Parts: sequence; structure tokens; C-alpha cells
Amino acid sequence: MFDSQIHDLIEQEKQRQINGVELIASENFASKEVIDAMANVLNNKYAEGYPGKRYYGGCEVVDQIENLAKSRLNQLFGTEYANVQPHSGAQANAAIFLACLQAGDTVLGFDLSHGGHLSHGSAVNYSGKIYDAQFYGVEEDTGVIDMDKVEAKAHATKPKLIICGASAYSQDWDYARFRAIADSVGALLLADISHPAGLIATGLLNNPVEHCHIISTTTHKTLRGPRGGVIMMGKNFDNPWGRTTKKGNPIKMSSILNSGVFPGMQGGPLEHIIAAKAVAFNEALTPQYKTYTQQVIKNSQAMASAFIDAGYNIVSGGTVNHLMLLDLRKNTSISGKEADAALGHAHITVNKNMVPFDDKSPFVTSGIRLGTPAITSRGLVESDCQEIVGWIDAILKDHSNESLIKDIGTKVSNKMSQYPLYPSV
Ligand code: DSN
Repeated sequence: MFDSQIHDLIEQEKQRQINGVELIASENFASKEVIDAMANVLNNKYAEGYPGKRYYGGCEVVDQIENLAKSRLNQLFGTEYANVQPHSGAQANAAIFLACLQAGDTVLGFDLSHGGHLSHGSAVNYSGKIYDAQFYGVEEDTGVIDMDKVEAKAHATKPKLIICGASAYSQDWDYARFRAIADSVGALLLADISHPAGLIATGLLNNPVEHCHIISTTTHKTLRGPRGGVIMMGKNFDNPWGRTTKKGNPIKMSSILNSGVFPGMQGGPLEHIIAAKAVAFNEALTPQYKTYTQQVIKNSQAMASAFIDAGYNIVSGGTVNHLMLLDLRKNTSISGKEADAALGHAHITVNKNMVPFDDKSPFVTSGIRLGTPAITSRGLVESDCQEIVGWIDAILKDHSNESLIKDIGTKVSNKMSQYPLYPSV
């Protein structure tokens, strides 16, 4: 039965995406091939378990798909272990917590209000309710993490798991130092690279693989795949808690993490999404994808420089990755919420975001987060980013001026009509 209501709403969303400048740092435009790999008969298959060890018959084909996704992911990051079943980044992290921790154990993560992630111990998330969550943050004057303070916090709180990774941090991570700190307190180290994964895969940022025991990431941000999550390990090692099989052999971490995902956290894997992950990983192995990630950073840095030249304050002073956090308190009187709404009316999509040491609530905020993965997928380059900053600046300084916003909205749509979203369709 043709569902005209849903069809029309999908069309409306498609037009919104086509006409707008998409600056949400965690969003991207997956290729048509990735989209197609999700919308097919794989949706119909139950496959609880893992390839070769399923709880359902008829898994011969999906076993091959899942194995292909795992081997491509391992090739992309140079890892030895991959689990491609997590439905999201938050569920990947939940499975890791379940596998590695007991209720009440201490975890040390990056403060959500400084740019961290909900699933790294936030009080409103399972991770902060079930575990004893401790946090490190950035310095108020620099906006950068002080590793000596991370070390002191780790020694004071003795976490079982330390997490590095963020949702809104525009500097790179010192994974080697984090590992030295983790070793000094006997903690496991998890890198959640959901945001910069694609930039790490192509060698443009520090690589956590040799330093961190476990790595999690989403697959839909800079990696430009379907919405989902994965877990990896550079090396598969014996579990550190002395757990053994019935025969007395040490249990490998691969088995413990696999059990954390299924049956610990999830039931049946989404094999259509896993197929799309495999397609995206294959794309990420190409030279074209590396060129794309290089352009993402060039665009981000062009945008950051233009904001700084226009007098704005970027938390941490700039960016080395795909995103930046604007602290609107310096030279505007607008809140993050107002900025998000005003820019949205001009078809420029951003998200309001807390800035470190924010005096406004998470629903209002003093900042906006901007990122370049999506506009770079559309084909925009540095000069386009400078033009977009000019539009944003004009709106932030005069956000009640409806005719200005309308005029910029028209310019945005005209510009984006030159960059077809799916040219082959
Ligand atoms: N919601 C994602 C982001 O925007 O960064 C994190 O889960």
C-alpha cells in the first residue's frame, strides 16, 4: 500500500537536506550505495549470535555480509578485532561498560558540559546511574584538556575504565599519555572516536589503535556510513580479570566484548545496516575518501579562521578536526538556542551547544557547534565556508531582522542548488 503521508514527509525532508547548509558536526550524507544497501530484503532476517554461531537457520548469506563488514573495518583501522553489530555508538559503549565493569565501578570520562558524551557517565544516562562516574574537563582559560589534571583525577578516583573522546572538542587526543595514566591506575582505556573516526582512518589525526585497549565509534559521522556503531581492538588480549573457560584457558577480550553486545545488550543484529556499514568501509578505503577527509579539515579550518577574523571566540582557540564550538558570549548577546533558531530560518542548520563553564542551561546554552563533514560531501570548499561564515555572522548580529534572514535563506538555497545531493538520482 502506497503510504502517501510518509512518502510526502520523506520528500519534504529530502528537500530540506538539498536546500540547506548542513553544519551539524555529527551529520553527513551517506552515498546512494550506502543508502541502497540498507533498504532491501536483509531487513527481513533474524541472525542472533555471530557468523558461524547463530541461533537461527538461513544465516549463510548474512554470515558472509557480517564477515565482510568486519574484515573491511579491520583493514580500515589496522585492528585485529571488530564487532559490527551495535545499533549505535551509545549501545556500543553500553556493551563495553557491561562487559568490562560491575555496577558501582568508577569510570573517568570527559565532562558532557565541556564537550563530552552522554554515554560517558552523564548523570541522566544509564552510565551515570549504574556506575560511579567521575570527570575531567578543559581549562577555563585555554579550552584545552590539561593532561596533568587528568592524571591527578585518575589517581584520586582510581577508575576501572578511562574514556577519551568527545562530541564537541576541536583538538586532538594524546592517546599515549592517556594509556600511561590508565596503566598507572590499572584501568582499561576506551577511545570513543565517533566524531573523528574518518579522519583517524585516513591518518589525519592521532591514532588510538596502538594505545587504547578498546575503541568504539559510530559509523554515520565523518565515516559517512549508515547510522550505527562498532567496537574494535587493536590487539585481542586475555581478559585482565582472570576469567577462564571450563577447561581453564583464559577468556579472550573478544569473547567478553561479543557477549557484552549479544546477548548482553542487544538481540538480533540489523544485517541490512551491517551491509551498509560494509559498503561505507569499502568507500573509506579509497583514495577519494582520503581526499574528502583532507577537505573536511581544510574547510573546518577556513571556517574557524573566518570566525576568528570576525571577532568570535572558538573554544580552544581553533580546530584541528572537523568541528568547532563558538562561544557566543564574547561578541554577541544571542543564546545558542536563539542562534540555532535564527540560522535555521535561513536554512543553515547548526545545533545549540553548552560551552565549558556555561552559565546557561543545556536547553538554552551559550554556544553553537558547527562541523564541515556534510557540506564537504556536497562539494563545498574553503571559499564557500568563508561565504557561509559571513551569512552566519550577519544573522547572529541581527537575529530579529526577518528580511535579512529571508534574503540569506534565498542565497543559501540558490547556492546549494548548484551542489546536487545525489547527482545520479
Ligand atoms: N548526538 C551526537 C552528536 O551530535 O555529537 C552524539 O551522540
